[in-house]
Amino acid sequence: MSIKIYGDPGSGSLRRVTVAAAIMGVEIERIDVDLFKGESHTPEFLRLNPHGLTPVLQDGDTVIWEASAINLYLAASASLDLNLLGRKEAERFEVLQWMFWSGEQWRVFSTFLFNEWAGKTLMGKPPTDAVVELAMSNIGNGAKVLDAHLATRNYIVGDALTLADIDIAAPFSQYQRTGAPFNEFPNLMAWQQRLLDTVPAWAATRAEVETRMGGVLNAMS
Ligand SMILES: N[C@@H](CCC(=O)N[C@@H](CS)C(=O)NCC(=O)O)C(=O)O
Repeated sequence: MSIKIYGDPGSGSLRRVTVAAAIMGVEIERIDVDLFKGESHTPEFLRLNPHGLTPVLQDGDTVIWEASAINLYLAASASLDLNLLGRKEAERFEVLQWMFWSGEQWRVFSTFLFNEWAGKTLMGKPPTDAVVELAMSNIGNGAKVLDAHLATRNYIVGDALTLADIDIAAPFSQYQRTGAPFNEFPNLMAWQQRLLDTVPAWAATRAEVETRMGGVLNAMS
């Protein structure tokens, strides 16, 4: 039975899963959920994830939501040990540290910015300045720490790509739309470019996000 992954190809959260699956060689069956049509809020989908959020993994009776948890599940089922969890025991905890940080202190603020952008662009709703300010200030604080961290290293943990890079890089999927101030942080920008240049699946999934978002925006104009 194949592992099903539900999500919208325009989603940076789905991208974290599709890139990890591609790198680990885990076969997945993609099931499109059109977020712009509210398909993650149907009664059927809410039975999978009552939060109405994607991606969701379904593997037989197992249902997992939260992209980071899905990636840990995929890593456990990957036949090859590709070290996406870190190479040494200590690194494994560092990878988890950055993944948890990314969820609580980093990506969430990019989601705020994306929602403000989407509200304005897709529904003509003016952005809420206080939300944008809060998000920009927290992203700036996080980016400053990441930029210093990346001054002397090529990856977030150790000397190779891990799930920490994938989790932290996700906001780059939409930053040119949301206005997140990553351009001000040269080491962060260089790291993101390094991922695009050296991880073919990262570049391929960026192209997928761009095609999908371009289609949504074209359909509206
Ligand atoms: N923390 C969640 C975030 C999931 C999330 O925000 N998903 C967005 C797409 S990127 C979504 O499904 N939004 C649908 C909605 O808000 O209705 C994860 O890492 O999986």
